[in-house]
Amino acid sequence: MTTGYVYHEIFGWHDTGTHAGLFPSHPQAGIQPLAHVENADTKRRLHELLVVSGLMDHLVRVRPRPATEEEILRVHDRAHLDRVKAQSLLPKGGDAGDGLSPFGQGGYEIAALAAGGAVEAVDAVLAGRVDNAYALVRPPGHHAEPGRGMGFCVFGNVAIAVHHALAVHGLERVAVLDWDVHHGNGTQKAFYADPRVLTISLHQDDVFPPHSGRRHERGTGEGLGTALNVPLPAGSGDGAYLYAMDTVVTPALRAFRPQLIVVASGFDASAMDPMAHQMVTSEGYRALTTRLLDTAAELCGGRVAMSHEGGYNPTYVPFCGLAVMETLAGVRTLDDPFLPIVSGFAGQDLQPHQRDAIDAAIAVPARDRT
Ligand code: 9RB
Ligand code: ZN
Repeated sequence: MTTGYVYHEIFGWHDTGTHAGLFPSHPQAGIQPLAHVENADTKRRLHELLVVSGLMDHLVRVRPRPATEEEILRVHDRAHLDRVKAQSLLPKGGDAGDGLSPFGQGGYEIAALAAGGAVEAVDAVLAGRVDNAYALVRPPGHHAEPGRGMGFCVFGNVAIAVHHALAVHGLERVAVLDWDVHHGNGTQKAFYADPRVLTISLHQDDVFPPHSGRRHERGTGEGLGTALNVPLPAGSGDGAYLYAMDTVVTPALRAFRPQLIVVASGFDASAMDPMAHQMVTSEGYRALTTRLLDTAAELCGGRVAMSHEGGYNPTYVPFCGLAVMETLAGVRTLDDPFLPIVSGFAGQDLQPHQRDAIDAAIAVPARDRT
């Protein structure tokens, strides 16, 4: 397998500032400054593990380039683009729209490079230069909505890349699988009425955005049935994720027959993540990737492009990302030293209430499909 890999050191320079994780520091309120939870560490350490493990020697580097205004405007409105651009000129930068998505001076150029990185990953796959690809980009993108950034996301990297596949490569059907632990609301919104794009989101039920990603959100108009949400109970591990893959995701992909599958790949459903409460192991991510590649081989010549989203444990994210990229490339390198611990956590197997939640996602009654 030839696997493309997009990365640029400047992704680590996207400056989310000093926060107490999520909140701006506020000494009088007892909020002591620390790093913002969406800082460079997890992604930079993943990149470095790819090098140190030797996997990088098996990957084909794909250079990111900035997304053009035309590409960004396929997803976002002019007001959002201009606001980010204007605030990016300020010495202290600004916020992409919801007060939770800070960026530093020059943040526009880095966010455009992240979106363009996802575009280049899709391009490399569709042009046949590689079999599949992974774009390790920052800032993330799946929460960004047409009119504003959200949840650490500035531009919708995956949505912009999917639009590129439709507009430039002339694809008629593209599927997005979002396995970040949070709902992929931005990507869903970009294609909610669009029958050409199936968006599937596996996420912990009601974490972020609040009240988003419910089972009855199924698309609208021509796009009715082309949004699919699988909210999973807190505590879901490898068993639940693989059951969801086998009973919901794979059948939905088979029914839709995509010509390309794009993955919004967050690792915040891992057993070690500080921002959510799922229990997926690196072997879980490896197995999800294996299943997805098998389905892609059956449906679309194996064409899969992934773009990085969340994941906040700096010691564990690298091993999850390594497992995914090893699987894309068909190579094994280092073992995950955490695996004996996390795979031994009680409840990794599918639990009855998790099965019920996943089965309910399949069986959304027709009357709720609006
Ligand atoms: C705050 C709120 C959050 C919580 C989680 C994320 C995760 C993003 C991600 C982003 C923002 C709310 C601080 C709501 O990893 N996506 O993949 N913010 N949560 N209200 N307030 C005050
Ligand atoms: Zn997330």
